[in-house]
Amino acid sequence: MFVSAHSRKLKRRVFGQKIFRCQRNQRERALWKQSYRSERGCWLLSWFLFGACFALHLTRIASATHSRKLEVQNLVISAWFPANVSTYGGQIDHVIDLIFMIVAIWFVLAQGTIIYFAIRYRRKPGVKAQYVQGDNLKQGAWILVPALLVLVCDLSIDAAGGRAWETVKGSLPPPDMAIQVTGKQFAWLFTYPAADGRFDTGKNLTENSLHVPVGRVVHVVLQSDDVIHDFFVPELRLKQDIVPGRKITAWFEVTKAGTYEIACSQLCGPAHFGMKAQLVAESPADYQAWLKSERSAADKKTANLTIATPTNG
Ligand SMILES: [Cu+2]
Repeated sequence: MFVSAHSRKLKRRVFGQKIFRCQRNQRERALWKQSYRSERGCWLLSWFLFGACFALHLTRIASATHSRKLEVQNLVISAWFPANVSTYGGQIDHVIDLIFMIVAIWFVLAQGTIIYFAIRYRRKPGVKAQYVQGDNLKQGAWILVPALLVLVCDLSIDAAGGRAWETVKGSLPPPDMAIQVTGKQFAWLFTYPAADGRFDTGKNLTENSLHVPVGRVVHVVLQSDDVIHDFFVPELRLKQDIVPGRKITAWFEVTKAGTYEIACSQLCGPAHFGMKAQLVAESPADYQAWLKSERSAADKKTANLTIATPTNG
């Protein structure tokens, strides 16, 4: 059969194009496999982390069931926190629990939908995938409805968070007493007012632990001698940065007597970890007795120092 030179050339070109297309398909398939593997890895990792957290939470629920009657508060994330002993701590726990519940529900919903769609619409012979642009209302609803629901969830978190913020940081209630707190590298100093309630008389009592009466509104006037510190009492749900050159007032009212740890939660230098102190909450009578004994001990010390100091002439 006669084949012209032109036809042979054409055949070679078509054959070359086929080889090129085949190579391109192989490259695309390899890239697709690579991205599929990395996506699957991320997906499995997120499920593993979620599963681990959930399992940990289940152990908490199981131990609560074992030790006493299971209560609703054991089911939420604030069950992991130290017991709240401030009047406003419950509000903060509520905000954290609300965020936890919303995120957990959305996580399960989103992952459940992905799994369902992956199985329901998996590759089948003879069925071609569709490219859906979402350009009509019915398709767009798949984006608009979840976006609207997320917005409602966000606003409910904002409302709960705003109320808690107003209580803790917004308008402070009138104080029953005020104490000056000074952060320094690496210790806390607590200065109690003199008998007339002033801090500048030179007769103020300075201690390494913070004593307060239960059921009283306490203002703490926070200041720093050197760098930024952070006054943190987990049981009070109180956390406030202290900035050099500023006096920042925070407040709390303790509801239960006990000894609680005060920490600095701002990395402030090499011995930051040692910047601990104690908050001792006691009954008003015990607090007054402690204050009286500390004041008389301080007065005696000052008198002894005055006697021991040699006078001129
Ligand atoms: Cu510090």
